Amino acid sequence: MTQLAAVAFGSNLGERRECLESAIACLDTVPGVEVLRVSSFLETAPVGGPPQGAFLNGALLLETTLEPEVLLARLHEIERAHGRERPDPIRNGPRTLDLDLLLMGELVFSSEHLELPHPRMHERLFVLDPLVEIAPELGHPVLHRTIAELRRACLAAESDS
Ligand code: PH2
Ligand code: MG
Ligand code: MG
Repeated sequence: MTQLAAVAFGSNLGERRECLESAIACLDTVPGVEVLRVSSFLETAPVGGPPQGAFLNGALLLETTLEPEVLLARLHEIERAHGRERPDPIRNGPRTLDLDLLLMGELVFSSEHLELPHPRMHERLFVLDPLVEIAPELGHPVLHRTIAELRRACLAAESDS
């Protein structure tokens, strides 16, 4: 079965743009994965973690025949090939590459390694801002809102706080 999946990506260490471009090209060569759309790369202030440099963040849509945990393992391999250290030396610290699986179709899934939808995606403008560029009408299977709606709610929550 082919599934549509959304992935968030970010980098705040080293040659950020080169790293993200290389990672996306790598992902597109993975058997069973086809990258369909890629957002622009947005400069964002770090959220949480220790003081650290600004991120370049973005999001992409892909089509895949891989099972969720297999796709996650491929994402982790690409992270490692781009200098990502695991386990992270500092929690939420600077990283050359972060690839987070956000959604796979309507799938609601939880295991030791993976939770779908990503449990914090709806709280993060650095995820929703790029994602809304490429998939405003994509639905969240637990919150039953589109990405555009989640982004509006997140913006409203931020302006209240
Ligand atoms: N990722 C984090 C924690 N904080 N902040 C920004 N701006 N962008 C990120 O990608 C990011 C973050 C954990 O993965
Ligand atoms: Mg992340
Ligand atoms: Mg991650």
